[in-house]
Amino acid sequence: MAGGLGLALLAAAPFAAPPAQAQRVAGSGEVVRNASAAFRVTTFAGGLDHPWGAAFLPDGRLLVTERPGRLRLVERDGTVSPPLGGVPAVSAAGQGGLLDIQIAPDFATTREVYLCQAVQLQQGHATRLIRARLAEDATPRLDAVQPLLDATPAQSSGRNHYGCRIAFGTDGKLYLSTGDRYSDKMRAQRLDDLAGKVLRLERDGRPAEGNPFLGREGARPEIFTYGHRNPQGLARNPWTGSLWEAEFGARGGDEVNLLRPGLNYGWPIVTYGVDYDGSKIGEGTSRPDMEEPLRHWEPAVSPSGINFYDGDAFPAWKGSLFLATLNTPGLLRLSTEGDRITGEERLLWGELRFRHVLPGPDGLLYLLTDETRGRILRLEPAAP
Ligand SMILES: [Ca+2]
Repeated sequence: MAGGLGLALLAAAPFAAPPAQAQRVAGSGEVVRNASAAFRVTTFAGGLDHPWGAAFLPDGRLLVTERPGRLRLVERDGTVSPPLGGVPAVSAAGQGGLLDIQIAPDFATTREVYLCQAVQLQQGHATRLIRARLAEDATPRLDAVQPLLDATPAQSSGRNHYGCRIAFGTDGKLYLSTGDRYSDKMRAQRLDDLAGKVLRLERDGRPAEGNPFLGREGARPEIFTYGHRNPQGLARNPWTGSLWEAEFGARGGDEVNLLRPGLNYGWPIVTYGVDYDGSKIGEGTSRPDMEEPLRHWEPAVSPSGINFYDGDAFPAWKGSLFLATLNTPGLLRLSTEGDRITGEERLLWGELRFRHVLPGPDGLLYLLTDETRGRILRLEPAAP
């Protein structure tokens, strides 16, 4: 009897209704319906080991980094190139490796790209910014590779919290986020230290003209904002021109911040999170001389890459800030008005760890999965 019943269930299984709980997104074209939009999830590209940063070229191809130290070009049909030559050595351990990439605003004429990575120096490890040229006279490769800046002091303990996102402002300056490097939280508060900061630089790596701490004794002139823990999200709001940042808290206390020059964003003196062992960090949640986040999350969502959506394929998403989240894995959509957050929607929640999210020139949304066999998923509009 029991055996017969088992066989019947087995036979019926392929036609059974899906379980009520969230199913793993396969990326095979399945349609997902949310309150704001219905979309199809397809796999655009695969075979990527922990893809971390990505930037579209003017012709629609995509440059993508892999954390272990490789850079690849993805064709418009999703074909992934072999690793490009000329990529400098990285320190690929812990959270370190080859991390973000951005193309210069004038890439079409200069072919300049900017990369952020973890590097081993004599005294330890640090976040490093690099400039290079994408050469395509023969096989695509990087040449004229030039280290521009190391977020010193280097630190010998630990390989975590490098930050490492790059964004260009409407002012043409380059903004770089750096993490606090984990072991000594107070690095984020020290103005003679480049850890736990957002830096504002000229395109050759020098401190940018007009920086808030230029000429102040004991302060690094590259600093734009400070008091950040591990900022892996940095994006320019295309409508207001302001710069938005996302950072991981400890246990809870993940933040989205609106960056203004010279301000202190609080870590580790004020935070809405607690330490991993449950103990209190710093003085509390706020202080008048420190900036409040625009939004914070408890429990943690672990936001990594962020970008504003300015495409036309999803009219309901225009003006939204998307955050790729690791834990809870998924995608957050924050609707915005000017420099305010007006709502939040959770997409693909509990499904996959996403390292980064960016809109394509086609208006579709591209997601980098944080996996050894990592992929680039694409969200395409579906009939509601
Ligand atoms: Ca803060």
